[in-house]
Amino acid sequence: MVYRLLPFLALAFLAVRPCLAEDEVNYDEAKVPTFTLPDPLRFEDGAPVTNAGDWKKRRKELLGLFASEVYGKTPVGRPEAMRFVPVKRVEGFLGGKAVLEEVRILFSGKEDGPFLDLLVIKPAKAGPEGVPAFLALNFAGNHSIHPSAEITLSTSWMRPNREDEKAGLLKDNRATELARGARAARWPVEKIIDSGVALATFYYGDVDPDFDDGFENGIHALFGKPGPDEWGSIGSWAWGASRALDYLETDPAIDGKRVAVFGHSRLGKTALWAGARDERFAMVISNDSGCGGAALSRRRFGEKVARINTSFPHWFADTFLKYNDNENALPVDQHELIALIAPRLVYVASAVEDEWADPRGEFLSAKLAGPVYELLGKKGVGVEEMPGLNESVGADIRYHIRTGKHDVTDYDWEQYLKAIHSL
Ligand code: GTR
Repeated sequence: MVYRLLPFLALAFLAVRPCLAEDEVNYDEAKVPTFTLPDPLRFEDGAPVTNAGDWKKRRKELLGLFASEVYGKTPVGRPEAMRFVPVKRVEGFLGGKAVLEEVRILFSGKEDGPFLDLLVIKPAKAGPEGVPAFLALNFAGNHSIHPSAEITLSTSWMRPNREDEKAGLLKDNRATELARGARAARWPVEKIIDSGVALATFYYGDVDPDFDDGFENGIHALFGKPGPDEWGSIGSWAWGASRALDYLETDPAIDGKRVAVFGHSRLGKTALWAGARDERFAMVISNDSGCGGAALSRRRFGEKVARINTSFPHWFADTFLKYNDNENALPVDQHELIALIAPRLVYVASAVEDEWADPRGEFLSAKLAGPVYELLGKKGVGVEEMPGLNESVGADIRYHIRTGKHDVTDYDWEQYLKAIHSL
């Protein structure tokens, strides 16, 4: 009798054992492996970081590691021949509350070279020092954030999206007129303007189309094919955000010292890397950025390094492949990416139904960047445990987990508005 039961006992044992096959997705907190995180306040040689001067050096060390091992090294600064071409100015936008401008940033200065189209919507009234601004990367073209026919329809290549294709918003990888305002629910333009803040945005695919083409197109047409430790697409998009900031700094209606870089999901990863590299960003917002963004890689919860490198081989440097199912070998983890933003304001946001992005891992990163902020006289999230739903915590590092799914909601924007007004 016992012998007959044995196969079933073995099956039952297999079902409850705590380890997972390499390719399984873990959503169980009890199965998160134990791990030791690298300490942002210790140099690679083990020496402690005890003051702001030390941190400056450690910051360089960490930036170098994130560049060579994760996102890839990025060309420094702006191309010499880069120029800004004003395309459009509409006074009296939003019933007179706002001014709309479009500017083409020609990266090589040449009209037939790679470019980025920046849309800037700003309050009609601005004081002498200018207004703060969100610089936001968008997924579907500038025309997707608001239904106005004043916004130029993007003619750039768009990533295939079955729902958009079915609804006629996309045809042959190009946006159609129907795509105007298609993502407006994620962009409370009037609320932003009413609160005295400008919104600048660009389509991420202008800088580098989001597909694995062996880095032939976008900005790579200008800089050449990257080596294994050089920028992937996230690095390129982040570099594009810095070029957009170059322009915003020239606009007297905008206070270039109060620009917050914002992104959702893969663009949240991008915002973090942009803010880590470019200290001109006064604030950084990571909305549901997940793996390779705010979430700790070593937790292997939801999306893992191996999975993201397989689904999106072009996002990171090739050197990041070494860490597929080998996260403990990473010389860094994502709390150190957030620490690189210190002492500037950083906002990490999660959504409770967005388990793929590991909300707890995002919270822990925000919390564990705290000691670096404290060393610089700033304050972290101010709590030991994850806050309740829809409760924003923290000072210079802020965090919330809201109800709902992977998305950008009014609740998220309300918090970002409060944060930008505290600058
Ligand atoms: C998913 C990816 C995530 C996140 C998301 C997005 O497919 O696994 O890391 O970046 O896409 O950007 O929408």
